[in-house]
Amino acid sequence: MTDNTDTAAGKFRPRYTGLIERYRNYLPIADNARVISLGEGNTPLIKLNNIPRVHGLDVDWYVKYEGLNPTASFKDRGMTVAVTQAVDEGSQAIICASTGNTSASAAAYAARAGIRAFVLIPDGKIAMGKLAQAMMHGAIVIQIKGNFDKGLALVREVADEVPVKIVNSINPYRLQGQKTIAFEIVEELGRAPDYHCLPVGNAGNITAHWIGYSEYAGVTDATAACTHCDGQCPYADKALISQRPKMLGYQASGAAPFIRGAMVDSPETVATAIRIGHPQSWDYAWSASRESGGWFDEFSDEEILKTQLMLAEQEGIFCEPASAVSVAGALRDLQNGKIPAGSTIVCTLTGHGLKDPDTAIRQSSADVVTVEAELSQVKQAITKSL
Ligand code: AN7
Repeated sequence: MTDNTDTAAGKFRPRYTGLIERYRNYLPIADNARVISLGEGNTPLIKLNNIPRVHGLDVDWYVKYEGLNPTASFKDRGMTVAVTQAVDEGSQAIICASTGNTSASAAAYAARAGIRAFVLIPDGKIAMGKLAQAMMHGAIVIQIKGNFDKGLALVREVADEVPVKIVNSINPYRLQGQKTIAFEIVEELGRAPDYHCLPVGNAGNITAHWIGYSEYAGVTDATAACTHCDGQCPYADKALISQRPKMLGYQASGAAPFIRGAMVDSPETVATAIRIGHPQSWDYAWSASRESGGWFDEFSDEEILKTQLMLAEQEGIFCEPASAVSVAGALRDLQNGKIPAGSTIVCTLTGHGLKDPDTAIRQSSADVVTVEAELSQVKQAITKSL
């Protein structure tokens, strides 16, 4: 764990240089590989104070604020490992299909590495911040007249024909990087939470979380999705925790294949990050859910936006709509007793609210008033709200 000792007392701590260097022994990266990092990981685990109090809930409830990664989503954890490996293998170009965040992250890490990024995005269906990132980092942006699932199918096909490395989460190095979120949580809590709640789209992240918790528990049943385990957890004799969390995966109702029990052909939701109907890590996610004793549930767009606003207004935490699903899920399951009182819960807030300013401004309840640039009018605007 990072030593947070007071520098005024003359103590210093080493510069944080990203999760590959921190978790090298747990990652399948060659010792001499050039590490492509932007200092990802090491995100704050923030305890919710006001939401539990307002709802009268007895709970130890945290959010892991992944919006504070370098490109403002959890994707950076996977991208540092996938791009480091791709470069080490000699790749000159990477490619992904994306609902937005993967494209932003791929673009940034490719820029950092000095290689080319190609990103396929659904025409008109990604948040503006994410598009701006992909463009600014110099990716070749290919908008397709089709959704994410179609984009990923095309990426798989084209990668067979041209020399580009896929960096979607079907690339196992992505999940290896993303598993480190579980490591950080365990190190800070001194244990695993009882419940871990997160949004599910392509289902890579729930799989990665489960691998991380399983490795820190030294358990082998999650290793099917691992690339370097051969069905035997290499950390079995180094177990740090004896209990893993129940994994709770939440989806938007219009894009909820795990609730329907079948793929969804035309997914639709305001939470465009998780507008995915054919999740690639379908089997792994079901395994994580079953092995952990967890469950899946769904939320309407209205509930998702309401929760996003609640987090912003009541806790000062701005996440994107998709991320808010995790908190909506925890709240509902606490209220209906599926999560018992006294539990320790972590929700992954997967992306920053600034990614999607249009949706935020559209639903914000803030009172924006325009007045003359005069003391009396400014004073009046203030006193009427005091
Ligand atoms: C904020 O960027 O799939 O279940 O192409 O951006 O691992 O897919 C984004 C997914 C949750 C779902 N929250 O994670 C993409 C992409 C946010 C996201 C998810 C995404 P997975």
